[in-house]
Amino acid sequence: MIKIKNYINGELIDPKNQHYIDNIDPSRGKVYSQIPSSDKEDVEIAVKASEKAFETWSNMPKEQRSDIMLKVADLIEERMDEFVIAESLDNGKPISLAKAVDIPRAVSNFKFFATAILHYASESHYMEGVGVNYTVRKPLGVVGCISPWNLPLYLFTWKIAPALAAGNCVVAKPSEITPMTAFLLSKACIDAGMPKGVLNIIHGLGQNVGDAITRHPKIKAISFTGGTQTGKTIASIAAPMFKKLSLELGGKNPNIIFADCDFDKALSTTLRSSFANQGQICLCGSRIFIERPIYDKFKQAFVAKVNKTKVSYPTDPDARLGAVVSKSHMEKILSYIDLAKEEGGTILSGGTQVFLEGEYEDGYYIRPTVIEGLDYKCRVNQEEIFGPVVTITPFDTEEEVLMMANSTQYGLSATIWTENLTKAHRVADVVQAGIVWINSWLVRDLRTPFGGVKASGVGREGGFEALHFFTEPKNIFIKMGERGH
Ligand code: TXE
Repeated sequence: MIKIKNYINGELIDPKNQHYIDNIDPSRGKVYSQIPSSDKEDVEIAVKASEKAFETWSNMPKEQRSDIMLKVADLIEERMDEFVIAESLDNGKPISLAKAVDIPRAVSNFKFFATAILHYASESHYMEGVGVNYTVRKPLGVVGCISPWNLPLYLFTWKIAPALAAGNCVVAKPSEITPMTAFLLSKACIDAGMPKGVLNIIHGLGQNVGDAITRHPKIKAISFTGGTQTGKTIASIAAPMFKKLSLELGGKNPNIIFADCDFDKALSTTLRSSFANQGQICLCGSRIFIERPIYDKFKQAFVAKVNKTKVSYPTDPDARLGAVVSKSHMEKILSYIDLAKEEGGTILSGGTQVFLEGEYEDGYYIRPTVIEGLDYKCRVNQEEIFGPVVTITPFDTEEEVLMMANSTQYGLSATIWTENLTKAHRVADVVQAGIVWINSWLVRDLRTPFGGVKASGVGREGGFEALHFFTEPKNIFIKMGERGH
């Protein structure tokens, strides 16, 4: 059985306490590897290694840092199949998705920030006849990156790459539920010649490793993606220590479909925005609002498509949905389906676990589920389910749909479908979200600010926003001499 190792000070090593935990393949419901159950002792060693490496890494010409990061990207690309298989096995997602989205995006993250740093410039503010301000941006030192299980390598590298490019050293923790591609990344970093201690990857539980990273006084910033509750815990520890914090948390995103939309495009994209990655993407549109004149037509066409969507084991080339990530997560999702019935909802499609045969009989599969008839204020419409479950709700006016769309504690993303340009801009302007897609979904430009408002988080990732986060500005003013002197 594969035994994953920590990557500390350039080496693959066991946790100090020698404790391991089981790693489960969700498509079969079986243990298939072991991961270190590290603790604060391992974090301590990693922080010391990082501090030592910082001097060299932060002073290295950025072109050289960039070259090493590009080498890492090249190695992931060369080992694409190995990464794709590992991601799909660890997470339960269809192999086609890991191949089309997850791993290529991890490569892009490294390439993007390795080259972005070459174009990153600081500001200067001239004061006529008085002097000049110039602002230098320096790396913070040792920073912590903590990531979740839904897009494992994609989100892990989304944090690590800008942190490293900006000249920081990193102590990082992938989710204990999906550690495998982070382990493969450690090997790629070693082979790419990443200097030892620059990146450290420590595996283990959130309450041990994540907590130790959050509390460590030498770690200057925490970049976290995960549940809102965990984000609150991290903020309560890190904020009083005056650490910089970037929190990308949950969502309950509205998908607003007006009667004047391009019906076919709205329909096919809504299928994806509802159920891609088994609905386990923070940007999935889990509340679908449909304008009354097309409500019945859309409902029928949508349910017909959902009924035809194949749930299967990840290596099945026809699988549109694979397994959800864990048994406990499957139980959580199913409990929300039960709650929907109690709250008066009608299940139009799905609503049950799927039992595959043979080696996959113990896997965690759920049919894509569509529910109607729920009040916008009920728990199913307010709480993040993070699974293949959507609700559909009719609306009559723009005011009404905005009131419902903005009624949750979250504000990550929103999708708007209309062919009326003025209406599209008007609604986008007031919908409470950090990211809005009009007549599209999940089109990503890595330069744009990424993050949410309200309980969906604090701060923005992406582009120069991420490089700003991972650097500290220092403004220096120099007075001009009097003219003629
Ligand atoms: O996430 P956690 P969980 C949502 C989704 C899901 C819920 C809970 O609704 O059902 O969160 O998922 C680490 N200190 N999202 O419990 O626990 C943990 O080890 C420091 C939305 O799996 O937040 C992992 O590496 N770290 C989301 C990471 O935090 C801690 C993606 C995320 O895990 C910690 C995932 C602690 N005390 C879940 N406790 C999104 N927005 O994309 C845990 N961790």
